[in-house]
Amino acid sequence: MKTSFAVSLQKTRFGAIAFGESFTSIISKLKELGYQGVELAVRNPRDINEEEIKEIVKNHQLVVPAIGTGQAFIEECLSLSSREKEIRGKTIERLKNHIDFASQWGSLVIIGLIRGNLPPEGEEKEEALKYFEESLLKCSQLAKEKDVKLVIEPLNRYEINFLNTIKEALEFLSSLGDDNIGILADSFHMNIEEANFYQSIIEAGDRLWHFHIADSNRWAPGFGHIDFESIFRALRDINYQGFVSAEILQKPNFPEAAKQTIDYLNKQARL
Ligand code: LER
Ligand code: MN
Repeated sequence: MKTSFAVSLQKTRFGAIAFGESFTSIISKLKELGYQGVELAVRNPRDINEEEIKEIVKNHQLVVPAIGTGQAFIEECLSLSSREKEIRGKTIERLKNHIDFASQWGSLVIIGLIRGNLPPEGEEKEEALKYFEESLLKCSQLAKEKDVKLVIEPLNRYEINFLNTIKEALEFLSSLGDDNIGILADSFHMNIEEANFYQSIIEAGDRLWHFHIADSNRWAPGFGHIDFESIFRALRDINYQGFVSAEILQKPNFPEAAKQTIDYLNKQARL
């Protein structure tokens, strides 16, 4: 199993992620604990020192499996389904920056919160969904030009009001007909939305390209009540080759949460 830990490159209101004054010390800790990858979340790659980040990651020989983009929605309300053309345009521009950033490592680019919320019903909802499809196809085209792939992350209904389950995301992707886009499953969201962990992962099959791990309370796996046995059995049964990336609250603090997670994942890998 390939392991990774989600780290933010900018201060953010999203709490289930590592962030600190020293990116180097976070990265050194992850390396020391035996992680193979670091997932990087960034509101706008243009606002950070990309060269410095690249150098630090390279010096620690870590893979960057995915780039998180949701902070652009949380902090700036950028959304691919916005009814305002200008906002959709800005969101695509922003994701272009994420795609460029991802291309140096061949990372996946995550389409989670950045898809925005749809109006609750009626014509307006249909229209916003069309906007989302159009914007996403544009992003996918930009991604293809850079050899980058996108992943849709089903999120629970309290965060985003569409594509909440893996099945909905799979159906959406099959109607879109773009094989440059896969699925990112997150155990925290699955715990709220999926009827059956095992079955949902089996249905995702080879379209599952990335996995976020957190327990039911967003703590490290093993510290809540999710049935991880069925999740890992399903990942083995689909011969999942991607990363299992921790996206957890830093409780009681980053080093301990990172250690608890890798210990848990190593134990699972031995089963
Ligand atoms: C992002 O990966 C995620 O899982 C969301 O809960 C962000 O709010
Ligand atoms: Mn997630």
